[in-house]
Amino acid sequence: MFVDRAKIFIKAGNGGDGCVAFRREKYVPRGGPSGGDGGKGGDVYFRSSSHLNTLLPFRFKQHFKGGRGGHGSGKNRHGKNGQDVFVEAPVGTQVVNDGTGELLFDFTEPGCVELIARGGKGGRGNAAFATPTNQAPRIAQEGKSGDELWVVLELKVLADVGLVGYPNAGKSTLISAISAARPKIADYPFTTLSPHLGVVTFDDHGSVVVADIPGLIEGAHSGTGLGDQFLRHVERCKVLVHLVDVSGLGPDDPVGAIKAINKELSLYDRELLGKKQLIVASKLDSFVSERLTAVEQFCLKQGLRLWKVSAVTGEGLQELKWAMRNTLEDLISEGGNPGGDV
Ligand SMILES: Nc1nc2c(ncn2[C@@H]2O[C@H](COP(=O)(O)OP(=O)(O)OP(=O)(O)O)[C@@H](O)[C@H]2O)c(=O)[nH]1
Ligand SMILES: [Mg+2]
Repeated sequence: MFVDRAKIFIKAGNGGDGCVAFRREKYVPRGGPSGGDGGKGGDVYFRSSSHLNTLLPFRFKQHFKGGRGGHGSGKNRHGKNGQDVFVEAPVGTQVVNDGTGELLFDFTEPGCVELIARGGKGGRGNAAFATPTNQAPRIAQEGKSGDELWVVLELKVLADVGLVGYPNAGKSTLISAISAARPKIADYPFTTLSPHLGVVTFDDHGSVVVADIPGLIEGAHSGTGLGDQFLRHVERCKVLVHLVDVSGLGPDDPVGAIKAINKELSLYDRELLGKKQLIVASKLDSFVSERLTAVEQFCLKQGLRLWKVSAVTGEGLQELKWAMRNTLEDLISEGGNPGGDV
């Protein structure tokens, strides 16, 4: 099961209390203060891992607590520091403070470690309060509380290219034809229920990461079909590949379908429409000529180039692969930052 949102409670450990104690030793009258400091509370860190691809584990465990610092004790013994806790999250996870909405961290690479909640400092024992005028202090500090907060985790897959289009447009078939990804393919709508990533490789060892996004339909923004929740995964794609089925099984009005998807994109977030789009007519092996012509006319009018492919015969796939790569490279060399914050 794919889960891309979770809310969890994080509590770093409290610091241990300082201790009030005095040295007692044979033949040493009035030994000085010897209360040790409390240990520091354990911190809570997040660590990104490329081995995870869902936030599902957070359905089962929602509370993460750093260890408590041990109390200080006599003979100047320092309390033990509380154990630090590392929470593993998939690459692409954003950690947001639920109370303030502040983005605490965005894990865009594997192996990043970030402190999210700091453990409380240990209190100082009375030995630390001794001064020339007060050589036998009877005070010690309490340990400080560790940070505690609710955080929302949002997983947004990190891909260069996002495939969008109506259900059955052939998105999953396309990704399985150009990469090693093997999502489920079937002739009913909403076969794909969660985003899948595929890596498209090139002979010169270049590569492009493509995300297969579940199908969208008109009204997705108000929850129709699978809704638009998966669009958060295209937020960070730099290029969108917009598939439209021009075969007999596709929509009667393919241009209307393109416009409907674009409308859903803009209703979700206007910025999505600003992303570079490659329009692709799919299922070219069984195209219906009025439908293909309508899409060609539309692209001509809009000044857009149209790619035509068949994932079944392989026609046009090389050109499309290179178009994805060249478009990405152009965006990078233009120095733009089309993927938002990545
Ligand atoms: N003839 C032909 N059929 C295709 C082609 N690509 C996909 N199909 C068929 O179209 C149907 C839908 O393909 P999918 O790849 O599952 O479509 P999808 O866009 O991923 O659909 P959802 O996951 O439901 O959004 C399947 O029956 C495929 O076999 C193609 O190039 N030619
Ligand atoms: Mg699919």
